[in-house]
Amino acid sequence: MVCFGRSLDSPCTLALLIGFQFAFVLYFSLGGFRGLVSVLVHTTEPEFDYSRPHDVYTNLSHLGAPPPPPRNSGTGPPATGAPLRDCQVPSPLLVGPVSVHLSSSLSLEEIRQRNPLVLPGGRYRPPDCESRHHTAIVVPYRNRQTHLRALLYHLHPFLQRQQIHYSIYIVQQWGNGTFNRAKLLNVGVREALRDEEWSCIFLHDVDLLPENDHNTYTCHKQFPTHLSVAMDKFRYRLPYSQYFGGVSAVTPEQFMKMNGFPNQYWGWGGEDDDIAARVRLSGMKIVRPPVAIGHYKMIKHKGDRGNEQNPRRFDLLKRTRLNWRSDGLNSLTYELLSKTREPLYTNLTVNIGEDPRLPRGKLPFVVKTLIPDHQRNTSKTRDTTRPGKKQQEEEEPLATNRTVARITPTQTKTATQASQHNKTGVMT
Ligand code: UD2
Ligand code: MN
Repeated sequence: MVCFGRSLDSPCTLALLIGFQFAFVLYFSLGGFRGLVSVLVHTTEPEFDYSRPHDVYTNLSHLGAPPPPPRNSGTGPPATGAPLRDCQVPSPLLVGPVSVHLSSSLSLEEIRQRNPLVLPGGRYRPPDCESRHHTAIVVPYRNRQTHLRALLYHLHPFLQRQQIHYSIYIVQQWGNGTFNRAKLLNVGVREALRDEEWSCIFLHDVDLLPENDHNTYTCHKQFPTHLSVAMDKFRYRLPYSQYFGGVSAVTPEQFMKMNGFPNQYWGWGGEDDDIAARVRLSGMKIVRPPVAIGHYKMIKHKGDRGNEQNPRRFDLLKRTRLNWRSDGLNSLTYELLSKTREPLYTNLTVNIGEDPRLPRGKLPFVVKTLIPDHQRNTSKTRDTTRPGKKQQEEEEPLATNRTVARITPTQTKTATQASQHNKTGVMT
């Protein structure tokens, strides 16, 4: 260094001091102040006091007015009345950490009563401002009713405080074949986008409950987002850098770019890493909220019958680079058995076929199909599996369109067979 060892009053030192002063002014004027403070006090992240969480229904009582007049189903302005002002960003209703109940003693009907502004299908729009965010929450699902109740109890007020226009889709795998999370997600995205021009799609495990409402359920414009970065299960740390499991989000464009998700992962594991690899292979990267915000609690559970570890997952992962362009959204086949607007969610019951490698003659086990509260004690059910029915249903008034598909073994059909019949709802 040229000035090393010179006395303080030397011209070189003076020049250095002036230089430092100039650099400081520049640094502060460029917004480096916060960075400097965070280095000095060792806070690179926002801080939240998770020991004093708010009730998840906080700040919603003033929205408890009667439901707004009907609005058009699209993402545009309301059909009637004066246009609403845009919602503020960030939402003034946010409170930060919220308490989480890992089980809900309330029935679905009681949860509905606590969320009077949620419309059939689990849809919501802020009543007093026009939301900038249009988010579909897609949940892969089978036989987890207590988890679903806990999720609905928690997520509805959580999202309403974020002033998001949203809808919750439960994509229920029909039958007792091996579970396929990623394929159900593909179906959910496809079907949700038939309903509305969602600008953001969340892929959400049924057993994960967000703990901080600053973790907004919106998308990054350019890149897929991973939101469950800090789970109690992993001691509130990211388990590994490419981790993409739990809760993540994509825009429709990002989803197309990566050819959706893989269809070939039957059983537990690997599909989330495959999705993370697709993000990279399609020229994108994963973005995340700060660890201090991305807190989640996972409802403890055992492994599910029909979702045993997938022994092929390591082999499949080795071939993602070769397969991602041909296996995904462009090769998706399924049969939509029913689509119903329940009070707190839209239910999609879907036949996604069976693992082609599964040995024949496996003993079946009983899978509980979601039956809404109001239908539990009544025998009135409708078979929505016959061709031509779906079209008719979608044109019926949806608030009363609560049906449940009763499937008999004779109706069993692989998705491939179904696609040969070219039924409505089958993607080929
Ligand atoms: C991890 C990941 C999950 C996924 C999975 C491997 C976390 C927090 N989550 O979850 O995203 O990558 O590993 O496949 O790391 N499900 C049902 N019924 C079933 C089976 C699964 O509804 O019978 C759904 C449900 O939404 C559940 C999700 O699939 O949350 C993931 O299955 P899991 O909870 O059994 O797997 P887990 O907790 O190891
Ligand atoms: Mn889980």
